[in-house]
Amino acid sequence: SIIMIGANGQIGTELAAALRKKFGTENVVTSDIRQPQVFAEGEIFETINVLDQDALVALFEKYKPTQVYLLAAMLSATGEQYPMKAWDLNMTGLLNVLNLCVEHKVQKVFWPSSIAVFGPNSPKENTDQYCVMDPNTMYGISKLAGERLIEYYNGKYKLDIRSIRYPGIISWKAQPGGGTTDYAVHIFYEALKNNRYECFLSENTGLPMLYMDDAIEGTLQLMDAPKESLSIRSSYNITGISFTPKDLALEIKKILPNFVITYSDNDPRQAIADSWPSSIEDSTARNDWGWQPRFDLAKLTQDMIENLKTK
Ligand code: VAH
Repeated sequence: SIIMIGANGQIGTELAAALRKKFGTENVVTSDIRQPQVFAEGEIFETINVLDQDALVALFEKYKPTQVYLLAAMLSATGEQYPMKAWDLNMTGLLNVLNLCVEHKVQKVFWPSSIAVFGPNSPKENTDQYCVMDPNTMYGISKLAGERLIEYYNGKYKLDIRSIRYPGIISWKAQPGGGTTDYAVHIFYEALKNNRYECFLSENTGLPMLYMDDAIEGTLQLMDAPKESLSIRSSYNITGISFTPKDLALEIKKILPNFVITYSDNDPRQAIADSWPSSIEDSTARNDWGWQPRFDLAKLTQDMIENLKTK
């Protein structure tokens, strides 16, 4: 069976659905710290705190997983409000799962990293797979430490754990929680509800972003790639499109002409966004496992508005 830990978040919600479609609902066990509002007929869910080692041991013994997806984490903005909780959840949670995966000889493991591993002295444009990485958020520090750990577990214990440095992810099915890139999701909800949005990042804050459909397809592609083709055992750079709040607002106005964006100017998330690259270089992922995004800014804007209208 496949176990996903942290299945109720923005990525987990859709990755769980994709795994159920690919492997069969009866073969996917989802878990999170709280029950989801709804889950459909036949779906298996376990309420698990990734910091509760006894519960994790019982989960692995009950389901004998062949694959494990660890999505439980605290994101950048919330992590700056509760840095010790972020460190504990992101690092102890990862170590708990890594050790159980080794013990249970789990065949394949997935763990998400982030562009948050880059910092103020990393290259700002077309940031490489390898470069100076001086993250200055607890979330970014935990993701960089996590990358070092997964490469270590791959080398020392031959654990086949694979990872992607996700940019900001845009989706409509499940809301993001506590991120810095979340403005690019909130803006669509506000535009449709009030025809206006007060953006917590400045108009020229360029960030690398990715539409969820591309993120999910890329994740499954990485997990299906032959082990021998993977030259990176820390975490792969990938990106969809880079844009600023101004670019996104202009794109939304093409569909909602009365939409108005305003900018607040003292949000703590500005400093986090300013420490991250504005664009990412992802040729290694393209060469190693065929990474190829499909959604550009126009297409994702149309898709978000169409789907949120009905939602
Ligand atoms: C965040 N959405 O904003 C996450 C992600 C690259 C951004 O790590 O913290």
